[in-house]
Amino acid sequence: MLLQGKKALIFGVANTRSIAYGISAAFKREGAELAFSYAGEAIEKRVLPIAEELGGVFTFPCDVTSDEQIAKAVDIVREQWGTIDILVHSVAYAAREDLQHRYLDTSRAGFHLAMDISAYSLPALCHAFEPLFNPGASVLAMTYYGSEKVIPNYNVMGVAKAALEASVRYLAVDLGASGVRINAISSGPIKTLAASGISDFRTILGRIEESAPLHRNVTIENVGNTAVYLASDYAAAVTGEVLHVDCGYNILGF
Ligand code: NAD
Ligand code: 0WE
Repeated sequence: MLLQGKKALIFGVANTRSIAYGISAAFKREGAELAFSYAGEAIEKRVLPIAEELGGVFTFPCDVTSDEQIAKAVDIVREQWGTIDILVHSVAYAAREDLQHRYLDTSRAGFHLAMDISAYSLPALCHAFEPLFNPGASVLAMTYYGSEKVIPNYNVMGVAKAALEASVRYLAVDLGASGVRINAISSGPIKTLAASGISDFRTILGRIEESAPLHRNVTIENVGNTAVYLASDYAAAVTGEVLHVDCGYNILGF
């Protein structure tokens, strides 16, 4: 078991289709202890049974737009565990309307919201949990190819993911001083709650089946197993990296 006895804090499980659920299930299989945050009461109801299923040690509220809630989360985790070995950031949000019109039409408020939840929350969580990281700890964030190339309608989320990926590199330098690693997984598209109601989603999935080197889409199990590697000591010399888990789609130049 690759993560035996490691304590993993998971941000971003909404339901059993969530990428964070795939990561959590793989972590549990590898012997990790899990704790889950939830963003509001609606999500709490969904997270509790999942935490139970995966043997979660505890759950705690944490809306990442609130410094106060982040600080309270740190207190809870310090009290329950003292230190942590893994932090998974699997959180993103933009106003639906900003994923429907032209990027050119993004409002200041829409830009701020997407950047706050989807990008700033990563340095915010790293800063808050820094005192709790064990040496050799590993932070993981989730990103998407829309940061590198234009994906229709991904819009302000693409800009937020570009900021998130750059953050991973800057944070790698800061956290590296205490032996802590941070990496991002760039997952291919997966039909999760955050992908529901996206009009062209089936077209995007179909295009990948057609042209990705592996001619299929990725699963949350694929992402979970990559997360196990990055969180494990096998990746002890890997930090600041964006690792594509996309059936090879990103390498295509045609
Ligand atoms: P999901 O809806 O299951 O997860 C998104 C999570 O973000 C939810 O648990 C939600 O509660 C949480 N969240 C939203 N606002 C929050 C806030 N203010 N505070 C705390 N939590 C908040 O969808 P998912 O697809 O599993 O998304 C997880 C991550 O994976 C996101 O970063 C997303 O951008 C990324 N990603 C998704 C895909 C995809 O195609 N599904 C591909 C690549 C990357
Ligand atoms: O990062 C994501 C999901 C991001 C997301 C999705 C929503 C939809 C519902 C953030 N905020 C919201 N807000 C809502 O109200 N992905 C990588 C999945 C995704 O989202 C897209 C995609 C893909 C792929 C949006 C447009 C085009 C492609």
